[in-house]
Order: sequence, then structure tokens, then C-alpha cells
Amino acid sequence: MSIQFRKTTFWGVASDIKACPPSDRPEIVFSGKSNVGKSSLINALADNRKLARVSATPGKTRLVIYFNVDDKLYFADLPGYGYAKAPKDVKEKFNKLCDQYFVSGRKFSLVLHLMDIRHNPSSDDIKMLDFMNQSNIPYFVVFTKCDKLSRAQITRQIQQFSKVLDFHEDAHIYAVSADKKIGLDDLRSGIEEFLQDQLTE
Ligand SMILES: Nc1nc2c(ncn2[C@@H]2O[C@H](COP(=O)(O)OP(=O)(O)O)[C@@H](O)[C@H]2O)c(=O)[nH]1
Ligand SMILES: [Mg+2]
Repeated sequence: MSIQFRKTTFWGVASDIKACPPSDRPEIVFSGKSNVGKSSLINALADNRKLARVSATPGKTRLVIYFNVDDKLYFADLPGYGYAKAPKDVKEKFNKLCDQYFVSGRKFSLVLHLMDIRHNPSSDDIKMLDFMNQSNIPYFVVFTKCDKLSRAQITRQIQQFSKVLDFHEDAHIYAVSADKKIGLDDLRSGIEEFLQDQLTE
């Protein structure tokens, strides 16, 4: 069976955990700090520029946004953490929702943790990776905006990150560009393969 990523539609927004859709299919969570390229990656995977609103203003995504992928799985676009510009109370609300999501016992299949290939990991990235390692949460690491560097630089950055970050041995690592459509098929296949036993039809 294969997933038609092009058949991705907006499902809705959840302002708290109770408003999330029923856990009736595998859920893929997009995590990573604001502006790392979560919405752009969702659009790129779905090959639909208009799907998730891509925002140039950090911290605009305030809720969990759900997408229905081919009636087979959900994409969950989590509010990014580390909002440099958001007021403190807003920041706390985002973080609370984000935390709530991960400790709610809500079933999700896989986290795609996004990091900008050009930037050093933030302390939130390190915390998130530690948390997922300790909680046995399956995740892939997705380096974004790879159009900004040469192939050699990308390889060097990934080697460097792998030295300083504690990636789980099962965590696949991808280098993508939503803008230049680099690495998208690899990521789609990785998701499909990962979900093979969880998809019913
Ligand atoms: N050069 C480049 N810019 C990107 C890429 N993906 C996203 N961006 C830009 O990064 C900014 C934030 O993207 P967005 O998807 O809204 O990030 P989000 O906050 O994580 O959802 C926007 O200005 C995008 O155009 C990419 O692959 N390459
Ligand atoms: Mg976004």
C-alpha cells in the first residue's frame, strides 16, 4: 500500500488537547522551533503551496493544526517553541500546549524533529531530543533549508551535529529543502516504511 501525500487536506485546529481528532489513525508530529520550516515542509510533502500557511513572522502558529493525509494518517503541526519575539504569557501558552500534547498520553506514531541545517541546535532542541530518547518516542531528524548550503557543507554539518547531539540509533536523518524540493521522496518513503505495520488498508 502506498500513501498519496498529494491527497492532503486541512483537517482543523485544536486549541487544546481535547479538540484533537480521534486517535483513529497514525499521527505524524512536526516539531521544531518556530520558523524552522514546519509549514513549508508540510506543503512540500503534499505538493500544495496553499495548504499550511507559511509564515514569515515567527511565532504565528498558535495551535496544533491537523491535516488529513490520504484518509490514512494525520500530520500534526505543533506550535514551535523558542519564540524569541512572543510576549512571555503567549510563550508560556504555546509551551504549555506543546508539553500538554506530549504528556497527554495521546497516541502518535512518529515525531519529525526539524532543525535548520545552518544553525547550531538550541537548548530546546537538545531538551526535545533528550525527552524523546528517554521516553522511547520514535523520531526522525529532518534538517531543513538545505538549499542554503553545498552538499559538502551539509555533510559536514550533519557530522558535526551527530557528534554533539545524542541521536537515537533508530532515528533516520534526512536533509531536505522545501523550496528546492530536495530529499522529499526519501522522507515520504521513510514515513511510509515506518508506518507499514500501522496502516490498515
Ligand atoms: N531557503 C529556504 N527557506 C525556507 C525553506 N523552508 C522554509 N523556508 C522559509 O523559512 C520561513 C519559515 O518557514 P515556515 O514553514 O513558516 O516555518 P514554521 O514556523 O516552522 O512553520 C519562511 O520564510 C519560509 O519561506 C527551505 O527549504 N529553504
Ligand atoms: Mg508554521
